[in-house]
Amino acid sequence: MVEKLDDAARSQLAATLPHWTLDGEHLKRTFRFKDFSEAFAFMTRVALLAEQQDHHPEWFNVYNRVEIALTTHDAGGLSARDLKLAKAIDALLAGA
Ligand code: H2B
Repeated sequence: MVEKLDDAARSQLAATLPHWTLDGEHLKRTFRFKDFSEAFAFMTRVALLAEQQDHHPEWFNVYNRVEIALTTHDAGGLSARDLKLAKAIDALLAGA
């Protein structure tokens, strides 16, 4: 059983994941790309990460914009799994 993050871990999120916003039990980030093709290529890479981690995003795409919201359904809120996936998603873009 995966545990929800405690208050101490939540309070460190802004420092460890500065591009992400805490919204209730979701960790959110919006990405913008040159066009749909670039956005969908990114989504494909995130999908592969999600399968590797067995942890899947809630997301929304319009043309070049991808909105990602991470939460852990099995925990009923944010867990370390969300932080791990958020960091891996950030790493996809590092150096891009
Ligand atoms: N993704 C997310 N975001 N939360 C979960 O609790 C979750 C998941 N659970 N992906 C996984 C799959 C679970 O359903 C499977 C059976 O491991």
